[in-house]
Amino acid sequence: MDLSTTIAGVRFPRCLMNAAGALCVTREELEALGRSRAGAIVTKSMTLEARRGNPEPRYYSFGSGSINSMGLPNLGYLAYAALIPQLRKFGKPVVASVAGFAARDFVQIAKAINDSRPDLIEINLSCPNIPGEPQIGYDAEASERLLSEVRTVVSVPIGVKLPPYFDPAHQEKMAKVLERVEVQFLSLINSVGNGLVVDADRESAVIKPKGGFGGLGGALIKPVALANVRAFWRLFEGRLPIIGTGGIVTGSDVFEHLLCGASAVQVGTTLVDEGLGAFDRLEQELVAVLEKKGYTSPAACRGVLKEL
Ligand code: RRO
Repeated sequence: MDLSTTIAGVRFPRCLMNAAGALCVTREELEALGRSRAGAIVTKSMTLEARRGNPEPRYYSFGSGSINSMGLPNLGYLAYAALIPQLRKFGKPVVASVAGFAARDFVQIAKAINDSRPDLIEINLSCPNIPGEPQIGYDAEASERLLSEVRTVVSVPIGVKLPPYFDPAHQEKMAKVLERVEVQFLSLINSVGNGLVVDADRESAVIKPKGGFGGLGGALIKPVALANVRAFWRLFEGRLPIIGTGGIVTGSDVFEHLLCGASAVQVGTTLVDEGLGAFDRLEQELVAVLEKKGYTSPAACRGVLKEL
């Protein structure tokens, strides 16, 4: 079955890819994604300077999900600007994830990365793990200022990676911002920020940074992810492509994201825990689900969720 999809005019050979942050920091990891069944190569969110990130342990996976406080370990934007043209040889889209500590960082990085010609730029407004730095996506005015500035320096299609929202009023307010600044796709959602996982035996937190607080991912966040995909699908009446992220463990989870309105999905926790073979498995499982349901493509079931 043809699992290809199109987002902001860019064709993806398959609708599954890594989530920013998952196995995508180094050249070796990015090239391995290129050789894998991933439908795109998404980079780790990049900052002005290279960063080692937060102290370890900073990622912990448990039965129903994961918690992380990586703290933006990355090679710095100049390294990714040099790498991106070389990643194009894999024949799949390259998505550059851009982060920063101030609006001017985002603008500087987006401008330079735009010149390296990734297929898409994903602006990360939702890193939950930098001590003292709020998630920009929870401040609609700051998000609008930042995105309007970035817009002026970028020519490739841009999208935003948003944090989860838990109130329709927040989704409506952000949708109006996104409409005004004319972003071309959405990635929903980043990890559910500032959760706390406790090891009762050790009477301890499981990660070191920020007293154990970190972003939750994996199976346990799927309903939150689906709700955000669905809410923004409805707010934009299906006009803005959405990449669904959160809780993709099986092909059926991919199908649920598609039903809610996603055009593609990103895989984080499952990819980190299982390795690149997760793409082969998820692809086979998705095809099996679609065939069983009588759908001939991912697009055929996009957004068709029945509301009772
Ligand atoms: O590096 C991280 O700690 C991190 C980032 Br930038 C992000 O966007 N989401 C996340 O869960 N971790």
